[in-house]
Amino acid sequence: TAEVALMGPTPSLPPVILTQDELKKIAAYKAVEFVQSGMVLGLGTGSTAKHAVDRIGQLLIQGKLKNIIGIPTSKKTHEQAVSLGIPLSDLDSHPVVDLAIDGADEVDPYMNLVKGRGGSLLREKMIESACKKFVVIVDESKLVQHLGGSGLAMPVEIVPFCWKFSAQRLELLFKESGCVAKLRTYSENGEPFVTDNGNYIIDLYLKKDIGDLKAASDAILRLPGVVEHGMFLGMATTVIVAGELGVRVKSK
Ligand code: ABF
Repeated sequence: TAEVALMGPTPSLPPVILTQDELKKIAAYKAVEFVQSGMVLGLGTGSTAKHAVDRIGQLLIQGKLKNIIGIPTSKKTHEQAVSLGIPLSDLDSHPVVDLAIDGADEVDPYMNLVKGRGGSLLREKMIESACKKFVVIVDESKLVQHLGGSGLAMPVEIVPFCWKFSAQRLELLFKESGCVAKLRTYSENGEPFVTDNGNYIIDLYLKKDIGDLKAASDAILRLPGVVEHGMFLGMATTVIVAGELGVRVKSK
């Protein structure tokens, strides 16, 4: 991998403290520089990707980008793209995507990702696995040494049928890592969170490193009832990280 620091602090100026949202926007705008007219684009979901989709809409209106076709990774992004006038399609009509830009919840030093805390992991994985280039945009708070080691959720999308059974099987699978599996619910009413695909999400909380990520991924996918999980292994081709010291672009 090659890593390039693109923007450093200016020594003569007092340091400017940027908010997390400003950092997300910087990463998103940098990613949109990879977009060229005529591309089929995977449009990501979440507060970071939202900035990228806004920027694409803006460039289309300004005539600086032309003939873009967007493939949204969630219903929410679909709505946003429609409101911006971005022409849309889907994988059935466009099975090859030139470039996708999306956020992530965790990024490890090998550019493996945890995604899905926003709930859109299945469509994201389908679209991003069909991409020639997948640019991940994050602020530096998302960088981790080991996926799932931050004590935050590792999401798994499952069918609603007998979800407790699936949750137990997932918990057992990672017993050695002190796994606790919880059904994701809406905070307002405690009802199960339902994905865009009508499924549920089980969040895995791990006390210890999950170990071999590929083995963990295979084991999860072997469980009947599981639809997909939020580990995106070896999929990102570029990661753009915005932090107080500037923007870093790391590519495969
Ligand atoms: C999506 O948005 C998800 O895969 C991930 O869960 C989330 C990241 O959200 P944010 O950019 O708001 O931190 O990309």
